[in-house]
Amino acid sequence: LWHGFAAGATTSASAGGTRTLISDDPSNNVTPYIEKLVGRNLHLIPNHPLFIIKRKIEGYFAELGISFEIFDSLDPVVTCTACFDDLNIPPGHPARKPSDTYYLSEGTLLRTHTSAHQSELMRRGHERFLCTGDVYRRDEIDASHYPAFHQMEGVRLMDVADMPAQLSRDEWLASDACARTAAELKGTLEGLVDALFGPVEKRWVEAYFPFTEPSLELEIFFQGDWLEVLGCGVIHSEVLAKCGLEHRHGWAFGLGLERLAMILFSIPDIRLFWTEDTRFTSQFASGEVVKFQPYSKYPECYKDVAFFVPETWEENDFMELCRECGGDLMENVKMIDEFTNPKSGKRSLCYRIVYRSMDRSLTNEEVDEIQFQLREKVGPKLGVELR
Ligand code: FA5
Ligand code: MG
Repeated sequence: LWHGFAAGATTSASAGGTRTLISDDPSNNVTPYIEKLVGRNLHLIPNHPLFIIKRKIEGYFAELGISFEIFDSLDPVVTCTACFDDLNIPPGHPARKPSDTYYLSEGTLLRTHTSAHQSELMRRGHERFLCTGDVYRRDEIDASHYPAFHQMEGVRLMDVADMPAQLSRDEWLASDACARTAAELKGTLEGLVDALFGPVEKRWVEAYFPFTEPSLELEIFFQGDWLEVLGCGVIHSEVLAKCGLEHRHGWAFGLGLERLAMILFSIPDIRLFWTEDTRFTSQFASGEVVKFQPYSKYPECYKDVAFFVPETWEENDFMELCRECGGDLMENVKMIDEFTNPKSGKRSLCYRIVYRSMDRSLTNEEVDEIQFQLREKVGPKLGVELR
């Protein structure tokens, strides 16, 4: 056993898609495609790569000799208060926009990060915990982005005895204790990366989150490029104050579990985590860390689509429509050309859509049909003018 909480924690994996999340509430923008993913709980399916990596990470923390409580079955439907307000994310912040977030109603949404549980857990008195779950974001389409993915949140409040008493925010930020907290956080996460991967090329990048300061992201070199695997920082005084913990300090992180698992298991495309193809799932049956053996890379083909866009254009709306029409058959959607007509002032974009199935060869006819559907819908739905 990796930790004392494993027993009840792995029982509730459901088939997914069993919950009605779509309604005619004017704020509701959940799509059928997303609704089907909610409840899949990949991180709770024994011997799924996300389950294996979750246990390895929990094992690493157990071995540090400080016990972290494990939460992995909290409801992915949360309030705006939990997901944003409690975390110091102000009204009007981009993360709250319906172009980025799946809302059920004005006040409830599919969590966009596991940080949505930080404050409620701290308020309930939890001081050290790991909280894993599925999170949802309207986002771009490529090998490392998927609209549903999994994060593990880690929070550690420091011992009061080691921390200075009441300081102003500026005094705290300039203090030794703040620097020590950040250093401990970095050391802990570097240790995790070493434990998971051994030596890899990695780098810290300064970041910004409204709920931590200072804030950092860690990137690892993978498939020829830097891949961002986590965000973290020293918990913002205001977040703690909102929990009635103004006398405390600590750190927090959010790991992108798919990204870490892609590196650990050599999984080349994030869509694979969702496949039920036994050529994928059977490779992990031992529950051990093994290198994924690609069963075959089926041929790709691409189609371009170009249109004039309205002022209100949101790229994520187009990404969503692509998912709706092509599901997992679209491997990558990328803008390849942009120009503004100097006379009319109209902006034109051209997107290239790469089609490739993870499981089989696609026929020309089915790709043409998807592309046709997309062209039919994009005008009326997004107000663009096809070229
Ligand atoms: C966050 O979500 C913060 N909540 C992390 C955090 C927690 C910071 C606690 C400070 C304290 P970010 O948006 O960078 O941060 O996402 C965290 C990780 O999730 C990313 O580094 C990446 O590994 C993963 N991720 C983000 N978007 C996607 C996506 N569309 N598909 C797959 N993984 C993603
Ligand atoms: Mg980030």
